[in-house]
Amino acid sequence: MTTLAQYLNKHSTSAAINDVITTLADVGVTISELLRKGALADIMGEAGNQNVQGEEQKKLDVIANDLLLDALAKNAHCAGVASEELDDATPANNDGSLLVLFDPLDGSSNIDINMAVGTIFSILPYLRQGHTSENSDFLQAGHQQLAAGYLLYGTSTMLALTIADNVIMFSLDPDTNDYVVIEDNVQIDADTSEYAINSSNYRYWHVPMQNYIDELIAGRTGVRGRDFNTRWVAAMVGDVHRILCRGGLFTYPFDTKDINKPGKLRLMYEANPMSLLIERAGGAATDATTRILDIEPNDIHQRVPVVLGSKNEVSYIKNLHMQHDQV
Ligand code: AFP
Repeated sequence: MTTLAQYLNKHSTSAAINDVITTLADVGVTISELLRKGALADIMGEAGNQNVQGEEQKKLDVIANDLLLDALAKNAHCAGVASEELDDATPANNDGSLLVLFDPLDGSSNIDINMAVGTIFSILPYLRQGHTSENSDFLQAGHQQLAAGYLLYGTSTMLALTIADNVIMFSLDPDTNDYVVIEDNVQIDADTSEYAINSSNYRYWHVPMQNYIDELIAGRTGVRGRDFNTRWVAAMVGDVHRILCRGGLFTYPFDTKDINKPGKLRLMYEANPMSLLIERAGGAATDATTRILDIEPNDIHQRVPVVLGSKNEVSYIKNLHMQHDQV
């Protein structure tokens, strides 16, 4: 039974990264305990204000955000923090070597219905040690990430993490509050017959995505020659976890629903960390045609279409888009 601390000490060469991951995991224990109490902990419902995204904040969005912010501000290795819930990045310790980005509570619309939610995090290098960090310091492509992962508050609390070439899965033991390794080299099958998409947006998608979903629905009666199944957790962290466990395809594609939003998901603290995990587990992640991790960001709240999961299915979608664009 290897704990998170033992795993990091054995496999990670960076004391700074180890320390920040430990801080994030410790806050995860607190958030997990609050969620276990649910309505009894007065965490349900709206906080009564909107975040920078213009979204109604849930009470636990604010609680989780503040817990993470307070803990990271005390971590000497953290030079700054960028959160989905805050307009601008928050400077921390100028001599720190790391920047931390997070979605403190992904899937918060699930809280009040007792469904899975999570915390997604991304760790980037801080390149201006000694100076006060600013938004622009965070604008690094996803392939620059030093580590990434998520906490999934589901039927059990789990931590998925990548610090090197592999993806490790931990489960939280509520009796000891230790995260214990349950899989140290997660791999995703190249093919799948399971997909996740919010199909109510069908009329807003680009034609190639409409054609792709039409083919999956046609199943064995159509060009794909086999039936597909669908799932939708409405929390990216839950859909990505399922893919890491049994393969699959997840997409929140480009849509014309809101001309100011090319996609719903945020590049810096949703798409990038999840794409790093998926690629290191042998999958692929694009915006339909371009590798997510190669996208050069221009804003910490930038949104991006996302197609990720089993690599042959991601490639199939890319080919459909390329063929359509050549017509
Ligand atoms: P919330 O955190 O506002 O619930 O949004 C979650 C999310 O960003 C992502 O985790 C889900 O995959 C996606 O939105 C669900 O979006 P829809 O509610 O449009 O299905």
